[in-house]
Amino acid sequence: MIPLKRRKVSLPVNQQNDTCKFPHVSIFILERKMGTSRRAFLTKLGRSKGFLIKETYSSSITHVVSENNSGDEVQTWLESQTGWDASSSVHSLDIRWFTESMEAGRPVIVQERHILKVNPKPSGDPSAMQMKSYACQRRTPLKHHNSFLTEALEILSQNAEYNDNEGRSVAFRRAASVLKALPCRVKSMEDLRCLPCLGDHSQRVIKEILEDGSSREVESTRQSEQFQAMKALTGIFGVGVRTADRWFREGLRSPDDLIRTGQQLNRAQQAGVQYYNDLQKPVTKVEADVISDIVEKAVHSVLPGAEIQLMGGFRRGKEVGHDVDFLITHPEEGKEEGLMPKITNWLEEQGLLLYQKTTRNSYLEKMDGPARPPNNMDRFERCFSIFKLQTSAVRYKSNFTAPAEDVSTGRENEKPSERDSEESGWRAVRVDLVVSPYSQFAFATLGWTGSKLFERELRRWAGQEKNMSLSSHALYDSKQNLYLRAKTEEEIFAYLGLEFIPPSERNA
Ligand code: 8GT
Ligand code: MN
Repeated sequence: MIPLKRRKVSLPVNQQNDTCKFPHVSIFILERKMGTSRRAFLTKLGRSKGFLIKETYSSSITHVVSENNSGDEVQTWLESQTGWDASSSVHSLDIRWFTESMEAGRPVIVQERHILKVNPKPSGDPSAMQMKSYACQRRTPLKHHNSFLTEALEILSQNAEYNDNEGRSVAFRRAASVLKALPCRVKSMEDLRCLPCLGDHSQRVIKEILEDGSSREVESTRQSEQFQAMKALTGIFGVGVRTADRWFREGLRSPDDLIRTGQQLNRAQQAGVQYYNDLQKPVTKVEADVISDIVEKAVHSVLPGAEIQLMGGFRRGKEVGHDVDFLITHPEEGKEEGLMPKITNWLEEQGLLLYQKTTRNSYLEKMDGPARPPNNMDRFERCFSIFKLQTSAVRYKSNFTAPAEDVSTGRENEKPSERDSEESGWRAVRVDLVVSPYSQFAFATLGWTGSKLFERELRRWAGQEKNMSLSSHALYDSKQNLYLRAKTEEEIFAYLGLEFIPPSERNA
């Protein structure tokens, strides 16, 4: 055996390191503004504690540490390196992360305060604007300049979904989303140069609309019997694409056909058919606000101190929605357990619920952790419901008229076609309630704000670019083998190496 001393000498100093304890964290210390001797000192210190510190920069580096450099300076330096890959997931960190890790004797979790901020580069020429390829890297406002194109692409996306072709559906939706993020109206195919996510098919459709004012494929899809029937049938609460497709193939076209032929319906579908007309009508922001007041009253009656947040489209600034989504939590972890039945009991006693189905929380970090594929459905305690909303309360909230007396007509069980909500004094509104433990609240907030494509892209970004797994419960870092804790949405974006996108710009 070679004596220890000789073996040590024969090891090249820049080649570490079979004694490293944290092989998944590969550190590069930037000499810029730090100087050779301090860098050598820090390298030696880190290695003595079992850290993997590389002499040269390469694509395998996960953590770049620097001192007295701005985020922009480090970014510029990185971009000049041959090993630099724009899509890589390297953390650009202040020396504080390194010193804290030295003290802890292990790589500490990267927190927002460790991350060097990079300012977005000003783009002089808007046509040269670089469009990022993931929707979660872009700002997508509610009002944009290309609805004449995006509506057409979304019809094709919807149709692909009705035909159970998810890949195609997402492709059209991504293409539409890119156009929503453009700063101006598309005038010619030239304007689409350099844009990501526009496949051949989407380009053909866009070209036809630009040249002829409409696309034959889109118009014939829109008019087709299958599209219209699938739209009507999947528009029933409780009916998914599979069921609607089966009914379509049996010759059924509308909710009335289901009633007429006496189809077997589950409880949700029965309510869906019964309140079909009301549920087809968009929910306004004022109606959502009235329901917020009711939910707040219900929740505070059964658990004082609980917090309630409006989620979904209304949180993104939409003026109308197909339902109203709420997230409920309590700052004292554990207090939220078993909350949902208490809320629904309270609402039921007040006669405010036309339908409800509660599913309990089934999330366990240990079981749902890294091994599980990322999944859109979460496992919070959750209630799908249909509220009975008094129209007088809505009028009062809009300050048009004074509150009227409660006008229950006793005609609640009639078919929607025979019922006029103006006359009856109430309408049915879909409401989703979700209860989250406080420690998961930031993840739940992010997951329930939408849009659906934005969420999907966030999860794709996390998995493909960061080797992380994001759900509405947690963010798991596969490289570091740990769950990243967060109290705010901002922290989650920072962990993901993304610029923070406010809810109003998540309308992808
Ligand atoms: P809307 O105006 O049509 O209601 O539009 P929206 O509010 O954006 O859509 P939504 O269908 O009400 O969904 C609201 C958000 O909740 C979306 O981001 C959607 O992805 C998310 N969402 C579900 N179901 C689930 C679920 O089971 N788990 C999680 N985490 N999010 C869900 O719709
Ligand atoms: Mn919604």
